[in-house]
Amino acid sequence: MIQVTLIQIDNYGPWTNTLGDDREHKLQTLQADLYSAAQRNFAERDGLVFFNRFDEMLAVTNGIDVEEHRRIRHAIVEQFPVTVSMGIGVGGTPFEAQSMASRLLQREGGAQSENRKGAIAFERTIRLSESYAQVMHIDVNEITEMFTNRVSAYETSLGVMSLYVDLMKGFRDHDALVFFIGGDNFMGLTNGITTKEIESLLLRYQSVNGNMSLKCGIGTARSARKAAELATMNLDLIRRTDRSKLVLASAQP
Ligand SMILES: Nc1nc2c(ncn2[C@@H]2O[C@H](COP(=O)(O)OP(=O)(O)OP(=O)(O)O)[C@@H](O)[C@H]2O)c(=O)[nH]1
Ligand SMILES: [Mg+2]
Repeated sequence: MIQVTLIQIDNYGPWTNTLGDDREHKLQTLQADLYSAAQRNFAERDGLVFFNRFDEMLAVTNGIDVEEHRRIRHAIVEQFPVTVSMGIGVGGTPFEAQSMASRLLQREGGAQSENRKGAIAFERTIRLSESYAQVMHIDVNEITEMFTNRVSAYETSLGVMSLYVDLMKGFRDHDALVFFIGGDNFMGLTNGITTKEIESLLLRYQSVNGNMSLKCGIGTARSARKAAELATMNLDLIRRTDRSKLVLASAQP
């Protein structure tokens, strides 16, 4: 089982309009600060937040109960001019868990509701002892030499974002989620998918899109933060020891 929390800014669209037209820089600052606060608060409890689209963030929150979610909401309220609501979903796959989190939050009135303020919607939460997270950390091989130092910044971004969409689509078919985490890096939640299946998905990507080759470390643990640590460790191991390798996973617990 995996637990995913959807964190959504309350009444954001209508509130942004109250700032006038010269608002974009303020919103960008707010979103960056809010992401930073959310990441700090969830990571302290062994969770991991993906910025997703900034007005909505998705976090893996295995073992983080409702009371802890309330504390995090409180910490955010104290610091920001906006409130956030959270939906906590639990599922056998990451896709199911985020789907339930979304459904629960939609039932609270939705993202533009004036009445929803700091809601925490849940049916259940799971203890760390019943939780499982499989995280993959994907990185593009030699992006610096092949792209960053060779073509323009915008063209590099186009390549990375195209890859992002392909990965999202490919892994969606397996009920897994992929997030862009900056640079040439992606992190995926892949509970229930074997290393072989991940390898064949990535191979398929490389064969249709020959200009970016990949490497991928996989980690499994009860908490998201630990699983991510192991995934990054395996990714770095490929980088240091066998750069021809596509996927490296630790032995499953
Ligand atoms: N989010 C995130 N970004 C990273 C990480 N490691 C490196 N980056 C960023 O990704 C970009 C590319 O770095 P690398 O992937 O090391 O460079 P590369 O040229 O692709 O080299 P190799 O991946 O070793 O083939 C840089 O801007 C780094 O700051 C990481 O663990 N997480
Ligand atoms: Mg790289």
